[in-house]
Amino acid sequence: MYRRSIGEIKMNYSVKMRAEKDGRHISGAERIVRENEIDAAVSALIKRVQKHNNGNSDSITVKIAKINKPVQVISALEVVQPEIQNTEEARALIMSELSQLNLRGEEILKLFYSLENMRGAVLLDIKTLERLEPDKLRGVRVTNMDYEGNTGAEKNHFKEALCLASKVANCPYIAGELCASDDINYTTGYFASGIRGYVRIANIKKSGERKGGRIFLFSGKKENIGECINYLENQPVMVKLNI
Ligand code: WAQ
Ligand code: MG
Repeated sequence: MYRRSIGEIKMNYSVKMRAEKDGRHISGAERIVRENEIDAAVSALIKRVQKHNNGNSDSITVKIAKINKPVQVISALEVVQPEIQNTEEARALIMSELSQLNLRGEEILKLFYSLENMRGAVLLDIKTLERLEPDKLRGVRVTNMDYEGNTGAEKNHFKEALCLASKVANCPYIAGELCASDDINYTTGYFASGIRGYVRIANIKKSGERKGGRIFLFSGKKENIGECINYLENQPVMVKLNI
């Protein structure tokens, strides 16, 4: 199950923060820390949400929970960053990445560029192109991960994405992942896989677009779906960054 696991750590706590306004989620973040780091983690996460929302949230919820199993330690995917000047080149790069893995590029790209307003990712069967998420509006959400050296104080799109992508690629039932941010001004996305690493893709979308989303390309069998989702959602993972 854990192809790149390089160790495990014990006696950890999960610290999760989410902020809401008008009953809607507006931001969230999580850490995995030692007992003596809980205070600092909570305070950094709260500062982060205050800075991000300018005091605009109705509620901030912090949950601290003991993690009752070993945290898997994995290395981050290798990062590569080809020169990409515009969205056409980004599209061509994704097509070539997908076809190198014998994946159905046209159909996957069409779905990818139609995604918006999901909190989680599409889980797509690479053979049938069937969507496997139990809740198709929400998608599958990866949680219970952190990276070494995280302070939690600021949002770092790149490090958080590399952390998530490394956990996802570590699941043996995932052939690859495509991602574009839903942040209007964040136009860099990526294609990640255990084989190709983390391929950063500038200009994956145009600035000003709210659209964004993720697709996890599922290569397992039907009977592996539950185990795959359980791993993505529940297995605690600590990622050693290489950047
Ligand atoms: N699990 C699954 N899907 C998620 C999660 C999660 N934890 N978080 C977000 N998503 C989905 C959801 O559909 C969002 O709309 C979409 O991904 C984009 O999420 O190298 O900022 O948090 O610089 O906006 C890429 C960094 C940044 C590229 C990605 O994504 C780079 C980013 P966002
Ligand atoms: Mg976002």
